[in-house]
Amino acid sequence: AHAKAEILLLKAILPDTIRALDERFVLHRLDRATDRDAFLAEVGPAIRGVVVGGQAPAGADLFARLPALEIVANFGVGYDTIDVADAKGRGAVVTNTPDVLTEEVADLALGLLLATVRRLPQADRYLRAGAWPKAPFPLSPSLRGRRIGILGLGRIGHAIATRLDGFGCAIAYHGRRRQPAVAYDYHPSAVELARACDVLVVVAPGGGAGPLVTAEVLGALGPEGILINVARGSLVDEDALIAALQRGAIHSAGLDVFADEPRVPDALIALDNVVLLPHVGSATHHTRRAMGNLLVDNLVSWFEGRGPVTPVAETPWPSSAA
Ligand code: 8YV
Repeated sequence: AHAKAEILLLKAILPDTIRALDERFVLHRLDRATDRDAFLAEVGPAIRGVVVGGQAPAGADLFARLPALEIVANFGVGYDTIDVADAKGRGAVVTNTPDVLTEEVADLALGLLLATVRRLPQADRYLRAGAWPKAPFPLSPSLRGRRIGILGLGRIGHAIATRLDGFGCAIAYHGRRRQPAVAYDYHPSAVELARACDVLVVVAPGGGAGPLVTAEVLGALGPEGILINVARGSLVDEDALIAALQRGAIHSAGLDVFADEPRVPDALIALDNVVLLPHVGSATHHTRRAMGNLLVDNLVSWFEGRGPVTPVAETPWPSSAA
């Protein structure tokens, strides 16, 4: 039998997945190392695979200490914390966990949208505070007649749009390119999409140069506007969002992601016109298990010489490099 490959876990993920990795590989846990530097000096040279979970940073400084690196496997679809260009330069393939979480995150996005527009957490707090016998809960805005702008019409964006079709909402989108086969209105910029819509759902990949949702975009969304973000906090200018929510430049926001997770600004927590979730888009037993299985499948397939199962677009397989 082959010797088990040595792999490095950067941050704890699902216990079942850690157990599965431990059975198949020699698992080194950087998340448990007291002295990271000494730990990497000791195990780094033998590491052939890295497991990235919970948006742990995986950059050139780490990869430089792993001369035998072959594969970087991400627990999640978004891999903006991984320096893919650097990994690629070292000949390593990067994998993620697409598809298995698409419907789950879309479900969460709809739940968050409904919670935000109908003020469900506020209504729950109102009842618990004993306010109902004194006066009915104030009327809320409605989803009826709204135009929804999807910022990033990828796999999850499509699944959200499909659900919103069922809610009778008009849909438009912006993304890097128009999708000819898609019937929804395309807008060439985030500002133009925001101008044409009164709900903006952010579901684009992270890792770009700057935030897509700027003060200008929020201004274009307008005072009835609702912002939903289930993608990455970095896609929204958080200070501009707080300012817009404070002065009523937009109506409300539903956020599952933040710029500096798990830290959430006090200014957001102090607001009543926001619904705040602790990054739970994919966080169900069902879906996290599926993500863990796909992550393990990628590593097993790779080390059995069959290539990665779900490589990211920047490191396709078979590699086209000569
Ligand atoms: C995280 C996510 O990966 O898939 C993504 O891009 O944001 C989540 O599913 C999750 O926090 C596990 O790290």
